[in-house]
Amino acid sequence: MPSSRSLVLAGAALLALPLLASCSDTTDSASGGSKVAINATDTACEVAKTELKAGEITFAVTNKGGKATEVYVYGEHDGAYTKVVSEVENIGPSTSRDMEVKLAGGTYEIACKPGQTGDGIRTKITVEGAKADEEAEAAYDREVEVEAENFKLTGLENFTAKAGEKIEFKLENKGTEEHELEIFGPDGKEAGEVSPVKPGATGEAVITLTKPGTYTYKCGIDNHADQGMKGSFTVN
Ligand SMILES: [Cu+2]
Repeated sequence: MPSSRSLVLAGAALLALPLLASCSDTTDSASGGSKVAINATDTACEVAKTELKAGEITFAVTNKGGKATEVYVYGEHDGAYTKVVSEVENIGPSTSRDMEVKLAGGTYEIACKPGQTGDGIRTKITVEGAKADEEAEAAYDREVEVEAENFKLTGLENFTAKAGEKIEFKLENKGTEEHELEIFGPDGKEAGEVSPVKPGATGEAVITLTKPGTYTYKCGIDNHADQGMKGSFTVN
């Protein structure tokens, strides 16, 4: 019977519209972002997807437990998942909250904390894509080696660069105390630094020399600069 059939079709079309609308809400294909549901209860922390692609990720947290909860994303630091990458707090029972985070490649732990205390109920997730550090390292134009002794910085005497160059400064500490390398632009503002390096160790930092002019560098620890650990170079 044609008349009842067209009614059924009309009904199906009406049903399909809101479904399509909610679909485009949950996946932001334009930016490549994705949405991942987390169901938190008083005893569980269910992450709908544990293998993700690097980029913008929205965790849609629903608290199905009886206690207020909070959800954290932890990154790895020295072999333990202690580095807070993102968090969302005070999610009451029967409520939902979104947590937006940009994740580089690597492994992370999601922690739900029913009652908002403790280390939480943890789930490991794997994010596929470029690692944050690898991205930065791959981006430099060239490398320059600097040696630190007590109390001398060598390697930059004849160094020059072109404005806009990304340089990896490698600091090898051949002294018996910690040393570092701070670099200041022509405006006197810090352009970047190799953080303190222990004796016998090497540290590095990728620094973009954006403006032409005279850059200065020094070891900022104690009075090391006054003892000779300083100098300058030119960027053209
Ligand atoms: Cu020093």
